[in-house]
Amino acid sequence: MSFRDEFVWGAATASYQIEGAAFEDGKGANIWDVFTHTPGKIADNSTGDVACDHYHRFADDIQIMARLGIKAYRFSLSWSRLLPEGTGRINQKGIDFYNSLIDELLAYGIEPYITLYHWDLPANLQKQGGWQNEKSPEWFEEYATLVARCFGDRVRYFTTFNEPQVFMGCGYLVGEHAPGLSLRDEELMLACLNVLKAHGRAAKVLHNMVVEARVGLTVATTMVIPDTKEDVESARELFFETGKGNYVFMQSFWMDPIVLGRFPQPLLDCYGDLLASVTPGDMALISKSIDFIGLNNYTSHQVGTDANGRPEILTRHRGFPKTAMNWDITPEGIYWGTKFYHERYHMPIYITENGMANGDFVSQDGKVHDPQRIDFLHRYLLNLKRAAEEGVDLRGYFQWSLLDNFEWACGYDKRFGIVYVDYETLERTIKDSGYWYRDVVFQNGENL
Ligand code: PNW
Repeated sequence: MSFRDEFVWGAATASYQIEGAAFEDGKGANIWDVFTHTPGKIADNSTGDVACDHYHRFADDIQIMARLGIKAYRFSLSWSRLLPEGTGRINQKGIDFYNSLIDELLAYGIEPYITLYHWDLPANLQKQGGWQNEKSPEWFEEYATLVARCFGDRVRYFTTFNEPQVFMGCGYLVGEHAPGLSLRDEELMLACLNVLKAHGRAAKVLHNMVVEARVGLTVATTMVIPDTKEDVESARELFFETGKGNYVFMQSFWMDPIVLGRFPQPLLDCYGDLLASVTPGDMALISKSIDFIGLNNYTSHQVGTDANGRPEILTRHRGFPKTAMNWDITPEGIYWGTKFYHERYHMPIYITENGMANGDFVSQDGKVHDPQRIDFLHRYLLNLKRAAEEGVDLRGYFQWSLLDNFEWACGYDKRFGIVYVDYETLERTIKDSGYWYRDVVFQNGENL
């Protein structure tokens, strides 16, 4: 066995990164509209006002997916397009847009995978404290209820949150992402707990309202590669480690309560009082709330063992292969990471993002040649195949990204797409890697 017959080959995007139409058809402002319009926040001073103009060009983009044989499309909903103030008033034009998108996908036999929250909180809710407000789980439940009611007749697959580590870590601690905060440790913990509570409530609503719903949550992973056979335990330990001041970017803080129904002991030891604000009732909703785990993976640590038997992150040699994000290219990480996830949580796993930024441009022949990306995807997929062959319950893989798009604080300089976007004309050009991926999809990875 390599990839199972029903393995889902997809591509992924997110609302703020591609849609544009930021102030059209009744959409309310969100925290990324506010952040990008604040001078100095985005490397190239760009905004998502137009982005890839997917809002108007979604039908063309779906045709491209159909040409590439893509079986599933992971996209996120813009909360403030549906509920301009975040709660209360509904914007019918927002519902109409996503209905058209979903219907068009289904017409081409492409399965929609909806992400409810890919970082674009309605600005009105941020004014009330965003995820720091203890009402935020209720806001998210209201939004999830609307999503289930409007789209649940045609969509079965949902993830509540994309990468809580990154939107809380970069948005509420480091401050490089919207809303640009740098909270104190206790405040950060409480806000993160609101996100977990919101997840629990939304998962319940989706399971109750959608027939055969499959609900997941996607985490950001920096995987771990044991340096030698003797370092496997060190790598595993580092991967799931957490403790005082070291939880927001970690794995077990988020996934242990959701799958195992309890917080990791080191956190109970130092944040017992704060964690007690998660009531047994909250925990009942958070615990066992998902049907699959989504993993986004780009890079990994190399892990050895120090003289005291503790894990240590090893420095890689000068000139180590890197992407245009300056992230190390580490294909074996996806093998070890999915394996460790499987062993700890025993859950179906989807890779919900994987890909690389590269300095792509249109060549004289009018094509976009990106052999680096083909090689990158090839190596990562071979390692994923190895994990599948060793029994990791892998259900699907979503390439990040379908289109070049707005890469958050980096703006448009970083191109992640298998489809090139000319931001002057908005014209799309399928890159060589797009055609290569089509062959992988058609052969279910047998050609890797
Ligand atoms: C993910 N890190 O973000 C997001 O889900 C996407 O929206 C984004 O475009 C993509 O990966 C590429 O960056 C990440 O610092 C942001 O390790 C930062 C990190 C990882 C993922």
